[in-house]
Amino acid sequence: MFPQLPADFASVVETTFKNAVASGDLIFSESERSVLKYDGYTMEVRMAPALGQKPKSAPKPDGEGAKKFNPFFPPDPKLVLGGLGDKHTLVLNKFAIVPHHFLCVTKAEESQEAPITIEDLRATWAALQEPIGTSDRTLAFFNKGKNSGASQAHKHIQFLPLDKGTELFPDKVVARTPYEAPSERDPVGQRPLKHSAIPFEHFILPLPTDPSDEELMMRFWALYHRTLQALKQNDNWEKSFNWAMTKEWVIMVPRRADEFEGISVNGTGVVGLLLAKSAAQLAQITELTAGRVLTEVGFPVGPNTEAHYDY
Ligand code: B4P
Repeated sequence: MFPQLPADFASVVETTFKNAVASGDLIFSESERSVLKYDGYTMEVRMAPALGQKPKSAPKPDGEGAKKFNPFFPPDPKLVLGGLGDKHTLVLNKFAIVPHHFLCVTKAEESQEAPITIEDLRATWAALQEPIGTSDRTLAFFNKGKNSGASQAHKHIQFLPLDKGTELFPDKVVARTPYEAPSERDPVGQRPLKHSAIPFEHFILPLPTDPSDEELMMRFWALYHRTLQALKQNDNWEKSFNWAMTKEWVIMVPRRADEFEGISVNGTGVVGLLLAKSAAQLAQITELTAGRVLTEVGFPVGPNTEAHYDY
Protein backbone atom coordinates (compact mmCIF):
# COMPACT_ATOMS: atom_id res chain seq x y z
CA MET A 1 0.00 0.00 0.00
CA PHE A 2 2.71 2.54 0.93
CA PRO A 3 5.43 3.31 -1.63
CA GLN A 4 8.90 1.95 -0.87
CA LEU A 5 11.73 4.29 0.08
CA PRO A 6 14.87 3.83 -2.07
CA ALA A 7 17.06 0.99 -0.70
CA ASP A 8 19.33 2.04 2.17
CA PHE A 9 17.64 5.46 2.16
CA ALA A 10 19.37 6.93 5.23
CA SER A 11 22.83 6.35 3.77
CA VAL A 12 21.76 7.63 0.34
CA VAL A 13 20.64 10.86 2.06
CA GLU A 14 23.89 11.18 4.01
CA THR A 15 26.16 10.53 1.01
CA THR A 16 24.21 12.73 -1.42
CA PHE A 17 24.12 15.55 1.17
CA LYS A 18 27.88 15.31 1.80
CA ASN A 19 28.71 15.30 -1.92
CA ALA A 20 26.32 18.14 -2.77
CA VAL A 21 27.73 20.37 -0.01
CA ALA A 22 31.29 19.59 -1.16
CA SER A 23 30.49 20.41 -4.81
CA GLY A 24 28.60 23.60 -3.91
CA ASP A 25 25.31 22.27 -5.29
CA LEU A 26 23.75 22.51 -1.82
CA ILE A 27 24.15 25.60 0.33
CA PHE A 28 24.22 24.67 3.99
CA SER A 29 23.97 27.58 6.45
CA GLU A 30 25.01 27.23 10.06
CA SER A 31 22.42 28.08 12.67
CA GLU A 32 22.23 28.46 16.44
CA ARG A 33 19.35 27.08 18.50
CA SER A 34 17.70 28.94 21.38
CA VAL A 35 14.93 27.52 23.52
CA LEU A 36 12.12 29.84 24.63
CA LYS A 37 10.22 28.61 27.70
CA TYR A 38 6.60 29.58 28.27
CA ASP A 39 3.95 28.49 30.71
CA GLY A 40 3.07 24.93 29.62
CA TYR A 41 5.22 24.67 26.47
CA THR A 42 8.57 25.48 24.93
CA MET A 43 9.45 26.75 21.48
CA GLU A 44 12.75 26.97 19.62
CA VAL A 45 14.29 29.60 17.42
CA ARG A 46 17.02 28.78 14.93
CA MET A 47 19.09 31.81 14.13
CA ALA A 48 20.67 31.54 10.67
CA PRO A 49 22.25 34.91 9.74
CA ALA A 50 23.47 33.64 6.35
CA LEU A 51 19.84 33.25 5.25
CA GLY A 52 19.38 36.97 5.74
CA GLN A 53 21.72 37.46 2.74
CA LYS A 54 19.70 35.08 0.57
CA PRO A 55 17.61 36.97 -2.00
CA LYS A 56 13.87 36.58 -1.39
CA SER A 57 13.54 33.52 -3.60
CA ALA A 58 10.69 32.81 -5.95
CA PRO A 59 7.45 34.72 -6.31
CA LYS A 60 4.42 33.59 -4.29
CA PRO A 61 2.72 30.49 -5.69
CA ASP A 62 -0.06 32.58 -7.22
CA GLY A 63 1.99 35.71 -7.70
CA GLU A 64 2.98 37.41 -10.90
CA GLY A 65 5.75 35.54 -12.68
CA ALA A 66 5.13 32.39 -10.63
CA LYS A 67 5.74 30.32 -13.78
CA LYS A 68 9.29 31.58 -14.22
CA PHE A 69 11.65 28.99 -12.78
CA ASN A 70 10.59 25.69 -11.30
CA PRO A 71 13.45 24.05 -9.34
CA PHE A 72 11.50 20.80 -9.02
CA PHE A 73 10.58 20.23 -12.68
CA PRO A 74 12.95 18.63 -13.11
CA PRO A 75 14.92 18.66 -9.84
CA ASP A 76 18.69 19.07 -9.89
CA PRO A 77 20.12 15.51 -10.39
CA LYS A 78 22.89 16.30 -7.87
CA LEU A 79 20.19 16.66 -5.20
CA VAL A 80 17.96 13.73 -6.18
CA LEU A 81 17.66 10.90 -3.63
CA GLY A 82 15.45 8.60 -5.70
CA GLY A 83 11.84 7.93 -6.58
CA LEU A 84 9.03 7.27 -4.14
CA GLY A 85 6.32 5.28 -5.90
CA ASP A 86 5.04 6.34 -9.32
CA LYS A 87 4.19 9.92 -8.48
CA HIS A 88 6.98 11.41 -6.34
CA THR A 89 10.71 12.11 -6.31
CA LEU A 90 12.78 12.69 -3.17
CA VAL A 91 15.24 15.55 -3.41
CA LEU A 92 17.52 17.39 -0.98
CA ASN A 93 16.69 20.98 -0.02
CA LYS A 94 19.19 23.22 -1.82
CA PHE A 95 19.17 25.83 0.99
CA ALA A 96 19.32 23.83 4.21
CA ILE A 97 19.97 24.96 7.76
CA VAL A 98 19.39 21.46 9.14
CA PRO A 99 21.48 18.66 7.62
CA HIS A 100 19.58 16.17 5.43
CA HIS A 101 16.47 18.36 5.04
CA PHE A 102 14.74 16.83 2.03
CA LEU A 103 11.62 17.30 -0.06
CA CYS A 104 9.13 15.05 -1.76
CA VAL A 105 8.10 16.64 -5.05
CA THR A 106 5.53 15.46 -7.57
CA LYS A 107 6.97 13.99 -10.78
CA ALA A 108 4.22 15.66 -12.80
CA GLU A 109 4.01 19.44 -12.95
CA GLU A 110 1.48 19.89 -10.18
CA SER A 111 0.59 23.03 -8.26
CA GLN A 112 1.20 23.55 -4.54
CA GLU A 113 -2.38 24.82 -4.55
CA ALA A 114 -3.79 21.49 -5.82
CA PRO A 115 -5.56 19.29 -3.24
CA ILE A 116 -3.48 16.84 -1.21
CA THR A 117 -4.14 13.35 -2.58
CA ILE A 118 -4.00 9.93 -0.95
CA GLU A 119 -0.77 9.34 -2.94
CA ASP A 120 0.74 12.47 -1.31
CA LEU A 121 -0.28 11.22 2.15
CA ARG A 122 1.06 7.70 1.49
CA ALA A 123 4.36 9.16 0.24
CA THR A 124 4.57 11.40 3.32
CA TRP A 125 3.93 8.50 5.66
CA ALA A 126 6.55 6.35 3.88
CA ALA A 127 9.17 9.12 4.04
CA LEU A 128 8.66 9.50 7.82
CA GLN A 129 9.53 5.88 8.54
CA GLU A 130 13.34 5.91 8.40
CA PRO A 131 15.40 7.99 10.85
CA ILE A 132 18.20 9.91 9.10
CA GLY A 133 21.69 10.59 10.47
CA THR A 134 21.75 11.21 14.22
CA SER A 135 18.06 12.16 14.26
CA ASP A 136 15.53 9.75 15.71
CA ARG A 137 12.45 11.10 13.93
CA THR A 138 11.40 13.36 11.10
CA LEU A 139 8.89 16.19 10.80
CA ALA A 140 6.97 16.52 7.53
CA PHE A 141 5.54 19.96 6.71
CA PHE A 142 3.62 21.63 3.93
CA ASN A 143 3.02 25.31 3.24
CA LYS A 144 -0.22 25.98 1.35
CA GLY A 145 -1.25 29.39 0.07
CA LYS A 146 0.30 32.84 -0.10
CA ASN A 147 -0.05 33.44 3.67
CA SER A 148 1.63 30.16 4.66
CA GLY A 149 5.33 30.89 4.12
CA ALA A 150 5.39 29.05 0.77
CA SER A 151 7.66 30.33 -1.98
CA GLN A 152 7.75 27.52 -4.56
CA ALA A 153 4.70 26.87 -6.71
CA HIS A 154 5.35 23.19 -7.56
CA LYS A 155 3.79 20.69 -5.14
CA HIS A 156 6.34 19.72 -2.48
CA ILE A 157 6.21 18.29 1.02
CA GLN A 158 9.27 18.95 3.18
CA PHE A 159 11.01 16.66 5.67
CA LEU A 160 13.13 17.88 8.52
CA PRO A 161 15.11 15.34 10.57
CA LEU A 162 14.63 16.53 14.18
CA ASP A 163 17.46 16.77 16.69
CA LYS A 164 17.22 14.02 19.31
CA GLY A 165 15.17 15.13 22.29
CA THR A 166 13.21 17.83 20.39
CA GLU A 167 9.80 18.08 22.01
CA LEU A 168 7.06 19.79 20.03
CA PHE A 169 3.82 20.93 21.66
CA PRO A 170 1.67 18.37 19.74
CA ASP A 171 3.78 15.62 21.39
CA LYS A 172 2.41 16.68 24.78
CA VAL A 173 -1.16 16.73 23.54
CA VAL A 174 -0.88 13.27 22.02
CA ALA A 175 0.92 11.86 25.09
CA ARG A 176 -2.14 12.86 27.13
CA THR A 177 -4.69 11.67 24.57
CA PRO A 178 -3.10 8.92 22.47
CA TYR A 179 -4.66 7.38 19.39
CA GLU A 180 -7.85 5.49 20.09
CA ALA A 181 -9.17 2.83 17.79
CA PRO A 182 -12.25 4.08 15.96
CA SER A 183 -15.33 3.83 18.15
CA GLU A 184 -18.99 4.57 17.79
CA ARG A 185 -18.39 7.87 19.58
CA ASP A 186 -15.63 8.90 17.21
CA PRO A 187 -15.60 6.64 14.14
CA VAL A 188 -12.70 8.22 12.26
CA GLY A 189 -10.87 10.17 14.95
CA GLN A 190 -12.57 13.32 13.72
CA ARG A 191 -12.48 15.43 16.87
CA PRO A 192 -9.22 17.35 16.85
CA LEU A 193 -7.31 18.13 20.02
CA LYS A 194 -5.69 21.38 21.13
CA HIS A 195 -2.94 22.34 23.56
CA SER A 196 -4.65 24.39 26.27
CA ALA A 197 -1.77 26.88 26.63
CA ILE A 198 -1.16 27.55 22.91
CA PRO A 199 -2.74 30.89 21.98
CA PHE A 200 -3.11 30.40 18.20
CA GLU A 201 -5.69 28.27 16.42
CA HIS A 202 -4.50 24.73 15.68
CA PHE A 203 -6.01 21.29 15.20
CA ILE A 204 -4.22 18.06 16.13
CA LEU A 205 -5.07 14.38 15.65
CA PRO A 206 -3.05 11.40 16.91
CA LEU A 207 -2.14 8.76 14.32
CA PRO A 208 -2.24 4.97 14.61
CA THR A 209 1.04 3.07 14.18
CA ASP A 210 -0.04 1.45 10.93
CA PRO A 211 -2.70 3.68 9.35
CA SER A 212 -4.91 2.60 6.49
CA ASP A 213 -5.59 4.90 3.54
CA GLU A 214 -8.91 5.77 5.10
CA GLU A 215 -7.41 6.60 8.48
CA LEU A 216 -4.84 8.93 6.91
CA MET A 217 -7.26 10.63 4.54
CA MET A 218 -10.08 11.04 7.05
CA ARG A 219 -7.77 12.59 9.61
CA PHE A 220 -6.40 14.97 7.02
CA TRP A 221 -9.93 15.93 5.98
CA ALA A 222 -11.14 16.28 9.58
CA LEU A 223 -8.36 18.85 10.16
CA TYR A 224 -8.94 20.53 6.83
CA HIS A 225 -12.65 21.03 7.63
CA ARG A 226 -11.73 22.76 10.91
CA THR A 227 -9.13 24.86 9.14
CA LEU A 228 -11.61 26.05 6.50
CA GLN A 229 -14.16 26.72 9.22
CA ALA A 230 -11.64 28.83 11.17
CA LEU A 231 -10.76 30.81 8.04
CA LYS A 232 -14.45 31.37 7.31
CA GLN A 233 -15.19 32.45 10.89
CA ASN A 234 -12.46 35.03 10.52
CA ASP A 235 -13.73 36.25 7.12
CA ASN A 236 -10.56 35.07 5.46
CA TRP A 237 -10.97 33.41 2.06
CA GLU A 238 -7.32 32.88 1.11
CA LYS A 239 -7.27 29.20 2.22
CA SER A 240 -3.70 29.43 3.49
CA PHE A 241 -2.60 26.89 6.06
CA ASN A 242 0.29 24.78 7.26
CA TRP A 243 0.03 21.07 7.66
CA ALA A 244 2.69 19.10 9.59
CA MET A 245 3.04 15.46 10.55
CA THR A 246 5.22 13.00 12.44
CA LYS A 247 4.66 9.26 12.92
CA GLU A 248 2.62 10.13 16.02
CA TRP A 249 0.34 13.01 14.97
CA VAL A 250 -0.88 15.37 12.30
CA ILE A 251 -1.58 19.10 12.81
CA MET A 252 -3.12 21.88 10.74
CA VAL A 253 -2.87 25.63 11.38
CA PRO A 254 -4.90 28.22 9.45
CA ARG A 255 -2.91 31.30 8.37
CA ARG A 256 -3.73 34.94 7.71
CA ALA A 257 -0.24 36.33 7.09
CA ASP A 258 3.09 35.18 5.74
CA GLU A 259 5.04 37.20 8.30
CA PHE A 260 4.69 39.49 11.29
CA GLU A 261 7.00 42.49 11.67
CA GLY A 262 9.39 40.92 9.14
CA ILE A 263 9.45 37.52 10.87
CA SER A 264 8.49 34.87 8.28
CA VAL A 265 6.78 31.72 9.50
CA ASN A 266 6.34 28.45 7.60
CA GLY A 267 5.22 24.93 8.58
CA THR A 268 8.15 24.46 10.97
CA GLY A 269 7.19 27.64 12.86
CA VAL A 270 3.66 26.54 13.62
CA VAL A 271 4.89 23.48 15.52
CA GLY A 272 7.23 25.68 17.53
CA LEU A 273 10.42 25.71 15.44
CA LEU A 274 10.86 29.34 14.44
CA LEU A 275 13.46 30.89 12.20
CA ALA A 276 15.37 34.15 12.81
CA LYS A 277 17.53 35.55 10.04
CA SER A 278 19.56 37.84 12.34
CA ALA A 279 20.38 38.35 16.02
CA ALA A 280 18.01 41.36 15.95
CA GLN A 281 15.20 39.14 14.73
CA LEU A 282 15.90 36.61 17.50
CA ALA A 283 15.70 39.44 20.06
CA GLN A 284 12.47 40.62 18.45
CA ILE A 285 10.86 37.14 18.69
CA THR A 286 12.01 36.86 22.31
CA GLU A 287 10.47 40.22 23.13
CA LEU A 288 7.23 39.73 21.24
CA THR A 289 6.99 36.06 22.38
CA ALA A 290 6.63 33.17 19.94
CA GLY A 291 2.93 32.84 20.84
CA ARG A 292 2.27 36.45 19.78
CA VAL A 293 4.11 36.04 16.47
CA LEU A 294 2.22 32.82 15.73
CA THR A 295 -1.13 34.35 16.67
CA GLU A 296 -0.47 37.31 14.36
CA VAL A 297 0.34 35.06 11.38
CA GLY A 298 -2.44 32.64 12.35
CA PHE A 299 -5.58 33.34 14.38
CA PRO A 300 -6.43 33.41 18.07
CA VAL A 301 -7.94 30.12 19.29
CA GLY A 302 -11.57 30.14 18.20
CA PRO A 303 -14.85 28.95 19.68
CA ASN A 304 -15.54 25.24 19.92
CA THR A 305 -17.96 24.27 17.14
CA GLU A 306 -17.41 20.54 17.31
CA ALA A 307 -21.11 19.67 17.15
CA HIS A 308 -21.06 20.75 13.49
CA TYR A 309 -18.77 17.91 12.60
CA ASP A 310 -20.76 14.92 13.80
CA TYR A 311 -21.42 12.95 10.65
P1 B4P B 1 8.49 26.62 0.45
O1 B4P B 1 7.38 25.81 1.02
O2 B4P B 1 8.15 27.25 -0.86
O3 B4P B 1 9.05 27.73 1.47
P2 B4P B 1 9.98 27.65 2.79
O4 B4P B 1 10.17 26.27 3.27
O5 B4P B 1 9.43 28.63 3.77
O6 B4P B 1 11.34 28.15 2.26
P3 B4P B 1 11.77 29.54 1.59
O7 B4P B 1 12.31 29.22 0.25
O8 B4P B 1 10.64 30.52 1.69
O9 B4P B 1 13.02 29.97 2.44
P4 B4P B 1 13.33 30.61 3.86
O10 B4P B 1 14.38 31.63 3.60
O11 B4P B 1 12.12 31.01 4.65
O12 B4P B 1 9.69 25.65 0.27
C1 B4P B 1 10.52 25.63 -0.82
C2 B4P B 1 11.66 24.70 -0.46
O13 B4P B 1 12.42 24.41 -1.63
C3 B4P B 1 12.60 25.31 0.54
O14 B4P B 1 13.01 24.32 1.44
C4 B4P B 1 13.73 25.80 -0.35
O15 B4P B 1 14.93 25.94 0.36
C5 B4P B 1 13.78 24.65 -1.36
N1 B4P B 1 14.42 24.97 -2.64
C6 B4P B 1 14.43 26.15 -3.30
N2 B4P B 1 15.12 26.01 -4.48
C7 B4P B 1 15.52 24.71 -4.54
C8 B4P B 1 16.26 23.94 -5.51
N3 B4P B 1 16.73 24.48 -6.62
N4 B4P B 1 16.46 22.62 -5.25
C9 B4P B 1 16.00 22.06 -4.11
N5 B4P B 1 15.33 22.74 -3.16
C10 B4P B 1 15.08 24.04 -3.38
O16 B4P B 1 13.98 29.37 4.63
C11 B4P B 1 15.20 28.82 4.20
C12 B4P B 1 15.22 27.35 4.49
O17 B4P B 1 15.17 27.10 5.90
C13 B4P B 1 14.03 26.62 3.91
O18 B4P B 1 14.47 25.38 3.45
C14 B4P B 1 13.12 26.45 5.09
O19 B4P B 1 12.24 25.35 4.91
C15 B4P B 1 14.12 26.20 6.21
N6 B4P B 1 13.58 26.52 7.53
C16 B4P B 1 12.76 27.51 7.89
N7 B4P B 1 12.52 27.49 9.22
C17 B4P B 1 13.22 26.46 9.71
C18 B4P B 1 13.41 25.93 11.01
N8 B4P B 1 12.82 26.47 12.07
N9 B4P B 1 14.21 24.87 11.17
C19 B4P B 1 14.84 24.33 10.09
N10 B4P B 1 14.71 24.77 8.82
C20 B4P B 1 13.92 25.83 8.64
